Amino acid sequence: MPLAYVALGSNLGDKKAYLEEALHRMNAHGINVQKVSTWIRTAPYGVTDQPEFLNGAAEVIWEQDAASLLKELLAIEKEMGRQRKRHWGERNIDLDLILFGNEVLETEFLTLPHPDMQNRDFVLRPLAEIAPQKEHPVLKRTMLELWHDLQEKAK
Ligand code: PH2
Ligand code: MG
Ligand code: MG
Repeated sequence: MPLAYVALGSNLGDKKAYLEEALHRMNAHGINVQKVSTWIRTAPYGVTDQPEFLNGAAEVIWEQDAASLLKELLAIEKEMGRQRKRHWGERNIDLDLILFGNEVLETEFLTLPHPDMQNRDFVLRPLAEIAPQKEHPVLKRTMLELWHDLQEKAK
């Protein structure tokens, strides 16, 4: 099976404990966590009037398809009592499927690769740490290159 990448985020309560609980639950759901990045504190992106985030990424192996992996991630968010207050707003846990091997797809529920990943430092920095040479299947740039590109744009 291909390697998949999941972005983790939390900006409510004990953020680190929520991220680590999510990793345990992923393993318990059969999502085999292979690698985990450092947790990084990041300023809120998009909706900026909310608390600072703790973010990171995990490399995982999942034996079924991408849609079923997304379903499992959403089930874990629900188990962990996630409340959806507002779009892009505060949450105790957010598990986003960023890449699933080299799959490129767009359905009502899931777009792969994640359509905004190249613009998000809090996604690219952890991916550049755990999968620097992984290539974006559409942009044909590695995670390390995409992260550097974004830093150049920010100047
Ligand atoms: N998630 C969002 C919106 N903004 N900002 C940061 N820093 N980290 C996130 O995980 C994040 C965000 C929507 O899911
Ligand atoms: Mg998100
Ligand atoms: Mg999400």
